[in-house]
Amino acid sequence: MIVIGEKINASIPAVKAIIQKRDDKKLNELAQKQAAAGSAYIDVNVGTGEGSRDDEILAMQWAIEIIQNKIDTPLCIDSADPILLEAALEVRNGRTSLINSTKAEDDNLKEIVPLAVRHNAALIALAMDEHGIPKTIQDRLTACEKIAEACHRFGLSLDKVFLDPLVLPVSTDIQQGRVTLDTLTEIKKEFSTSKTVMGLSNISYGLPERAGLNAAFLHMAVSAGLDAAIMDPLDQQMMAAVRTAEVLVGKDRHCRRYTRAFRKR
Ligand code: THG
Repeated sequence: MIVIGEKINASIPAVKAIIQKRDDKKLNELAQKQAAAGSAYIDVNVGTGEGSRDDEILAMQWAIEIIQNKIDTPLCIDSADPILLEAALEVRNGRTSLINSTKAEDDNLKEIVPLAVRHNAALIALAMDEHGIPKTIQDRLTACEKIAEACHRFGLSLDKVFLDPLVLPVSTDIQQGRVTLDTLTEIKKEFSTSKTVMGLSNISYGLPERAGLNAAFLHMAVSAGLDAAIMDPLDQQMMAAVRTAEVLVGKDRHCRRYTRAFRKR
């Protein structure tokens, strides 16, 4: 399981303040802690919803430079803006990167898929289109088909693409857990060479005992073929769920990671 650390995200008020103050030390602490906890990638999202596009580009370039000066962990660059993504990848200068994200919309695909090819980056693609997140499994698969077609057209191999079936809160629509899991299952059938990713914690939005729900959902998703998760790597319960899920679906040879994680405790 590929863990993508979610904690550098401007939607978290304390992180927004770090970005606005350009607090190098606190940003590095967030990056280093997540790397040490076992993140394969660190997500970087500086979108505050305020300020101009140029402000956001400068904030992203600052964050990337500060982090990559201290650690070699690959970065997951989280923005919907192709111009910002390009500016970020220039700072990365060939270091391993994951673009987060594109979606099934023609203009977006024709910007971002070639960008991934040019910078030799992997790409997260959301199972949504210009109208938003489809409610049904079939419509999410149709979005994935359009994405796969664009990847083929622009020469991005599907094994560099992480399809995201998308997670909506069960508190607002009780069918959404099932829709995400079934979409994941169908993606693995139809696009067997692609990888899958999702942001887990949305599932529990608006409910008590979120960590328990998130961990249960992680187990179900790994069983359905989830390859990567955007999650909190500093949350012991979530990292324990990664270890237990992998061991139970045969993705942890000789139970090695499981044993190492729990023997220490
Ligand atoms: N798919 C893709 N990218 C994504 C998402 C997705 N990027 C953004 C988001 N969804 C995933 N990232 C976050 C980051 C932070 C939080 C939730 C999702 C968050 N963090 C709080 C904190 O750290 O303080 C609370 C954590 C908690 O309660 O568990 O809320 O779906 N491709």
